[in-house]
Amino acid sequence: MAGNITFTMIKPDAVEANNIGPILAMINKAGFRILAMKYMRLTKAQAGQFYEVHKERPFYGELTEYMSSGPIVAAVLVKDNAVADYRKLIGATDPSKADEGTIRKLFAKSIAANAVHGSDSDENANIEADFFFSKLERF
Ligand code: IDP
Ligand code: MG
Repeated sequence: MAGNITFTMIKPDAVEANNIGPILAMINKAGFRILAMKYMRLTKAQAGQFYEVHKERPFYGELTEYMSSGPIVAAVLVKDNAVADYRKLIGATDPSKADEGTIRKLFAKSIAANAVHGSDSDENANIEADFFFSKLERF
């Protein structure tokens, strides 16, 4: 398996807006291979566990409420330099600051409902991928 992994979620706002297809197309066009993928809904407790690092941030309650408000697509992506290249493809956390042509610029509704998640380091990419997927679910 060539390349590094990153972990992404297509968040409830983008699923609700029927943007799963366009976002996956951008991911594939940018050269990422899909190693694992599932369509599911997180409980508030599971969202809280996933975003545990943000527990002390003022937006933690809003974030976990939002991330459990509807279904998401979770996926592990493979590419050389996956973490940094995917952060570049998705754009800044706040869509009003995201570069033109990025996923968040095109599809995000707000700083909270910002269309997609992307891992911020190789270490967290592995932790996040392991949170969602077993070895049997990776191809
Ligand atoms: P990132 O997703 O670009 O890595 P983080 O700072 O890790 O951004 O924040 C995690 C998620 O928390 C964001 O993607 C967004 O959904 C939400 N978030 C970040 N900052 C705010 C905020 O100021 N208000 C509401 N939600 C926020
Ligand atoms: Mg982050």
